[in-house]
Amino acid sequence: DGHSWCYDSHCDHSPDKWHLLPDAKCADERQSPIDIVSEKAQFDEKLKSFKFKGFDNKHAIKYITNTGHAVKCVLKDGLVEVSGGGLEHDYSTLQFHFHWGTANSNGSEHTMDSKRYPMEMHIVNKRKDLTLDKALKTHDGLAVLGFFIEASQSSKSSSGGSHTNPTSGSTSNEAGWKNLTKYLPNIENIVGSTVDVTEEISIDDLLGSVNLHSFFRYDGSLTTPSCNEAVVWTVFKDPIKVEKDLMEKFPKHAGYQNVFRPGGGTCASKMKWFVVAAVCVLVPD
Ligand code: B30
Ligand code: ZN
Repeated sequence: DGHSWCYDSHCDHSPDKWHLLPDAKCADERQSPIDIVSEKAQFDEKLKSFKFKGFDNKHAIKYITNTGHAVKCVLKDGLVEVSGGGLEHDYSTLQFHFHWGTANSNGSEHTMDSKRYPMEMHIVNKRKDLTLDKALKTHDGLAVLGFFIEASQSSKSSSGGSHTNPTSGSTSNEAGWKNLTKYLPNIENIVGSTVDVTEEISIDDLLGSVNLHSFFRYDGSLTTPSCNEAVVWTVFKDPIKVEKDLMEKFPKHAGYQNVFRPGGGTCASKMKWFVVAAVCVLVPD
C-alpha cells in the first residue's frame, strides 16, 4: 500500500501533517503514543494478569518484512492469542514490530515520565470476533502490547539457547534476538521485501524474563496513519533488555532514521495501572 507518509521531513506528510491524509484520525481525541505520567496513573483492580497462548511457540512467525516504516514479524493464523489483563474480549495476535531511533536516547513511541527509550516493541492483537477491517473501526478492536527496549550490560557470553543469568537469576533473551536480527540484512534495502523464518524464535524468546505483571492501560490509537482510535493500549513498565550490538542491527539508513511517532495525545489522567502483589498508592489528579 503506497504510503505517502513518513517520519522525517523529506516527504509530503511528516507527522505534523498526518492528519491531512485521506480519512486520517491523527488529530483526534485519543491519539497514541502518550507520555505515561506514573504518578497520575490510578490503580485498577479490574486489570488482572494476562493469559498468553502460544507465546512459547517457536514456529509461529510466518515471515519478517520491511514495511517501509518498520520491521514487522507476521505470525501464522490462530497460533498466538492474548486474553485477560482486563481486556473485555479474546484477541488473536497478528504481528509484532519495532520502532527505533538513531541515538540511544530516542526510538520509543511512548515515554515513561518523559524518558524515551531506544526502542519499543508492539505486539498487535485483533479481537477474535471481528475482521481486521471492522476491528480498525471499533474502539477496542485491537489490543497492542508495548514493551520498552533498553540496552543490557553485555555479558558477552556466546552460549546458544535461553540460559539463566547467574547474577540476576533472569532468563536471557539473547538467542531469540540473535536469531531475529540475523534476518535483517536480507530485507533492509527493499521496501516490501520479506524473508521466511526458519530459525526457532518464540515471542517468549524475545521478551526474556521481563515482568509481565506491571503495566499501564489506556484507550488510544494506531501510532501510524490512519491513526484509527481502535486500540486498547498496554504499556509494560519494565523494559526488555537487549544487547546493544543486536539493537544496532536495525537499519538506520535513509527512511529508517527515527521510525517513531514523536508525539500523540496527553490523556494521562485517564491512565490505569496494574501491578500484582505490590502496595499501590493512589495519587489524586
Ligand atoms: S501500532 O502498534 O500502533 N504502531 C497497525 C497496527 C498497529 C500499529 C500501527 C498500525 C495496523 O494494523 N495498520 C493497518 C494495517 N496496515 C498494514 C500495515 O501494518 O502495514 C495498513 C496501512 O498501514 O495502511 Cu502500513
Ligand atoms: Zn507500532
